[in-house]
Amino acid sequence: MIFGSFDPLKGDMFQVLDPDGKLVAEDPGLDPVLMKDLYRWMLYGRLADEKAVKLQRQGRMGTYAPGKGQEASQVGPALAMGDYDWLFPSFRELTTYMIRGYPLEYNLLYFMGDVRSNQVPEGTKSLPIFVPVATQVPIAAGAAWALKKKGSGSVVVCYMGDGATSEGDFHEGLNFAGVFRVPALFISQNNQWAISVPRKKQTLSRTIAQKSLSYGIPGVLVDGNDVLAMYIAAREGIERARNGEGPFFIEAFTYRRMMHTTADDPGRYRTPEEEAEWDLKDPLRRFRAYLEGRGIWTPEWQKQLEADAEEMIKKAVEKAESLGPQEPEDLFRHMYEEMTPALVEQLEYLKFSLANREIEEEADEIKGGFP
Ligand SMILES: Cc1ncc(C[n+]2csc(CCOP(=O)(O)OP(=O)(O)O)c2C)c(N)n1
Ligand SMILES: [Mg+2]
Repeated sequence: MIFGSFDPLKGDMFQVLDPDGKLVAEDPGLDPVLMKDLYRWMLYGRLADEKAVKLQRQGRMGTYAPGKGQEASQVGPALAMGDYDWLFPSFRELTTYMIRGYPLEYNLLYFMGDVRSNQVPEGTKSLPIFVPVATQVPIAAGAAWALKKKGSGSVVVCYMGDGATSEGDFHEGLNFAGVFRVPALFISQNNQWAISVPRKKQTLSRTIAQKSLSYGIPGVLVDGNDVLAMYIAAREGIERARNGEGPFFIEAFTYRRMMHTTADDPGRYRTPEEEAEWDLKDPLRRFRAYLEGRGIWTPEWQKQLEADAEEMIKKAVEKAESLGPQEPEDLFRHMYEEMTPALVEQLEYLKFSLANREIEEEADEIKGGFP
């Protein structure tokens, strides 16, 4: 039991595996089938993420927010969720969306700037990507409250970054979640950076996990690069919430291995030494070493997984790229059942601009380069 054993005010951190993949806590005794799934999804996520960065570099995607290094914080909780639990994501949880049934092609489409990516397939209990930082937190708290009132037995799992915990929405959302004792697990992936602002400059709180205590919500600091620790902590938080014991909070201590988005250059604000230090704590390498020691991981299995991932990713890219152009109306259609006058006006303006853009481009060509 994690609850009550790790004091976030003291910086106690729950960990099962050390960076070399050695057990530093009691063996959790998980089913090898589950452990294989934990590894498989981390690898799929890593490879899909790498492909998305390549697509952006090839000009086939607008911009992308890579999740490399954060796979354990995403896969552990996703596999601890039940079929009827709801995911409220942020914008860097590619691996979690894949596990929860939000198709990879939609994720790719999102970053290709296609509004159709926001269609959540029928029956999938996941919200689309939230880019405005922390706005998902009060909505998740409200949704969890509604699920509680309905007596549904479902739990909400809501992700956010470290920077998100400096936003008003975070505090309002957590306050209501605490007051109404909603069935929710909040996970802050502390990847040490909010764009170029380091964690230490964002808040004077010793840990992010301790912020939840102000709202009467138990918080635990977990090694976010340790998939076993993340799975067990999330499972406990979800079980507590499902049993009516109220919300739970996890700070997943991890690292953003890549740039904030493909439009960013971290070389301007952090050192290669820092990056190399976190490379040694990589979640995939650590879990693979553990599984190898247990005789579960083999080079043949790795090859098979890589081949399966390649096939899956290839299909998703083909689907995303074969959809054809989107209609400008799609940008305006789905916010309200009936468009507001302001939206109607904006749509008219967009259509007018698009119609005239071709004329303007032709005029520019005729001018032959004169400004
Ligand atoms: C309300 C709001 N303010 C500013 C931004 C611009 N912005 C996008 S991501 C980001 C930093 C978020 O940091 P963090 O919460 O740590 O998440 P991470 O990007 O590290 O996953 C900012 C400031 C935004 N999207 N929304
Ligand atoms: Mg961050």
